[in-house]
Amino acid sequence: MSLTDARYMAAAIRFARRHEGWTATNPSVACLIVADGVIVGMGVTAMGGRPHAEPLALAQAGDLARGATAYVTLEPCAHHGRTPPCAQTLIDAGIARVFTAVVDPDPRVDEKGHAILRAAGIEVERGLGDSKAREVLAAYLVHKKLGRPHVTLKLAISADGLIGIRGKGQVPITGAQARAQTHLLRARSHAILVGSGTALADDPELTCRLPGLEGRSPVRIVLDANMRLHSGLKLVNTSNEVPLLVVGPVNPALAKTGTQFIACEMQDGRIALPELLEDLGARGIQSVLVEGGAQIAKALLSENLVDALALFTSPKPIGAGESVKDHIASPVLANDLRQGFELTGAWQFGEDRLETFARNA
Ligand code: AOF
Ligand code: ZN
Repeated sequence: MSLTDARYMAAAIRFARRHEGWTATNPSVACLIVADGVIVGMGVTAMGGRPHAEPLALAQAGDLARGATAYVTLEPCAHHGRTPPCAQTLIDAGIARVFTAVVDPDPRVDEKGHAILRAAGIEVERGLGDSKAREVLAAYLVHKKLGRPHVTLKLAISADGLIGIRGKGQVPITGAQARAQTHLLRARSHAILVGSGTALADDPELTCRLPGLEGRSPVRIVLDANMRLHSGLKLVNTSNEVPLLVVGPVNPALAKTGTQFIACEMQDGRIALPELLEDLGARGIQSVLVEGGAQIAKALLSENLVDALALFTSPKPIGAGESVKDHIASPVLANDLRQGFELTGAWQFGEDRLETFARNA
C-alpha cells in the first residue's frame, strides 16, 4: 500500500463524516472507487442507513469500476438485506483491489465480507486508516461491542477552569461560533443527557437550532430521580416538538404534556449509570452527548463511561468577583490528560478553542 492509497482512504473517511449520526442503526460508511488515478465514484451510506455506500459509489463509476480499486471505511457487508451483500456487488462490478479500514463487528459480517472478496480473487488490504475511521464509526462500534451508547462529555470551560457559578443559571462561557458547533454536535448525536440540577438551574432547550437542521434535534434525556422537574421548564414545554425522556418516577403533570419516562435502578442513592446506558442502548440509542452538570460528568468519568471529550475552552475567566465556594470547577481540563484520553482534534471557533479526545483503547 502506498502513500496515495492512504490519501484516498483519508478522503473516504472525511466523506463518511457527512452522514455521521444520521444513518442509525447503520454506521455512516464511505466508499471511493479509483480508476487510473481518478476518483470515478463516491458513495456514503444514505440517511436512514440504506442504500449502503458501495452500490452508490459503483453506480457513479459505471463501467469504469472494472479493474478499479475500492477504498471502503468499513468491511463490505456479507449478508443479504434488502439488497445483495456489498462484497458481492463489488465483485460483480469487476473491482480488482479493495482497501478497508475497519473490520465490521456485526456477526453477520465479521471478516466474511473480506473472505467473499478474497475467494473471488480480489486483492484485499485491511486496516488502512484504521484509527481515523474508528472515530467516525465510534458510536456504532461501542454500541455493537458493549450494548450501550457511545458517551461524549461536552464541557464549556472558562479560562479559570470553571464550568459555571452556583446560583447564576446559564453563565455565558463560549461565544456564538462555539455554540453553533455545539448545536452541530447535538444534531449528530442520538440523545442529549443532563441532570435535573442543570435542567432547573439553566432552563435549557437542548435542541439543535442551526438553520436547516432544526429537525435533527435528538431526544433529550434528564436524570430526575427525585421528581424535581416541573411544567414551567422549556424542556417540558417543547416536549411535543422534540421528545423528552425523563429517567425517574412518573410525574403525572409532566406525563400529560407528552414527556416520556423510563424507570431507573438506583445505586447508593443515585441513578445507576451503567444500567441506564444499557437501557438506552437497548432502545437503539448509539450515542449520547452529555451536557451537564458537574456531578454527572464526574460520575461518568469515575465509572469509566466517557468515551470521548469535547472541551470548549474560552479565553475569558468567569470566577472573578464571585465567592470561591460558588465556583463550579470543571472535572477535566484540556491541558490535563491524566484521565487516559488522547487528543483527536483541535479547532478554533471565534475566541474559543475546541479540543476533542478519545479514551485510550
Ligand atoms: C456496508 N456498507 O454503507 C454500511 C454497512 O440492515 P442492513 O441490511 O442495512 O445492514 C446493516 C448492517 O450493514 C450494519 O450492522 C453493518 O454491519 C453494515 N453496514 N455495510 O457494506 C455500508 N452502512
Ligand atoms: Zn453493504
